[in-house]
Amino acid sequence: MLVKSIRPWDLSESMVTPEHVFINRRQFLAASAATASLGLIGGGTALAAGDADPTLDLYPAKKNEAYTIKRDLTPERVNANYNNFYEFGSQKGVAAACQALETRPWEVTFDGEVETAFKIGIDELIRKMSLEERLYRHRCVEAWSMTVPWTGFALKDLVALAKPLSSAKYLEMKTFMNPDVAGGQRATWYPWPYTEGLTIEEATNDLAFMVTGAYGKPAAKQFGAPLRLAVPWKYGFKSIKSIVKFTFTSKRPKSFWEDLAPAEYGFWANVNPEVPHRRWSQATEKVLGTNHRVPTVLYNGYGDQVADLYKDMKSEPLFM
Ligand SMILES: Nc1nc2c(c(=O)[nH]1)N[C@H]1C(S)=C(S)[C@@H](COP(=O)(O)O)O[C@H]1N2
Ligand SMILES: [Mo]
Repeated sequence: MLVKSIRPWDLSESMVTPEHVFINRRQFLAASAATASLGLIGGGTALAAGDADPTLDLYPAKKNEAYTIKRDLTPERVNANYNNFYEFGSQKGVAAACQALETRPWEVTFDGEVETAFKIGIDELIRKMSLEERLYRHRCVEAWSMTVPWTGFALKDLVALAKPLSSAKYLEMKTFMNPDVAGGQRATWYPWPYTEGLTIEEATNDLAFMVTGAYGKPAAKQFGAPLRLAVPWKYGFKSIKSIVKFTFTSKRPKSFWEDLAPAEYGFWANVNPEVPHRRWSQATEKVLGTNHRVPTVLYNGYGDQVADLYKDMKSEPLFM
């Protein structure tokens, strides 16, 4: 996002399509589905190339009709080849590099101001939750957007599982740290690991969603497997990928982009077409896939669900 020479809306021509990555993935998922359904793969075992995702049997999940959308879905091929995942590089074509991330075993830590801190394996965690599909808008601060069929569960259910104390006012989330696999993390000027935060009220709003899958199957690595956030009323950078830790805290967390460039990226980052970024307008967005430019809307169209969260915060910089 700090690249100054290229405007984000000029990048689409450079989208690369490493199609082979996805074709191979489909083939091996199909080939190994039988093994998975026999329960031969334990949640704590590393996946070898060719092993199926241990939660494959949960997909496709039932659609939650409360979260549909009037826009066309972004084709999977477009979405899967245009990503922000700075751990694997600052360009949009990081999909191939992301495949190096090993998403099993994957342990998630819950700590801070909770009744009892604990760790849990990702597959055990996912099986405690009830998966559903939701169609969400996704609006990057760089003025492009998509519409994505995410699969996952309500973040508020995860908060309930963690049993925060009343002193917890914020939920801080962190991405894995592994510079051997994620070459971008060798760039020492970034404040790794990627960190994000929400207020407890935001985290327990119905719209806040934990993503485990997309397009009817377990999430591709470039989407932030095995666990990523989707808070569609906020700019995309709030939706942290490949989470390993949830910390409940009384102190407002400082997020990755806020730490890097506080004059440009804030804690709240709610979508608002009338509040420009320091270096570009937020009035419109380029819809990936069609590349049509359409007006951006307040709270990315989710004002009915979330505007109340901010009604007593007029003095806060809510839209950056
Ligand atoms: N860990 C991590 N999470 C991240 C990012 C990142 O670089 N690292 N990029 C963010 C940004 S800027 C956006 S727009 C979305 C992109 O999600 P997508 O690639 O699924 O569209 O992920 C967000 N989550
Ligand atoms: Mo973004």
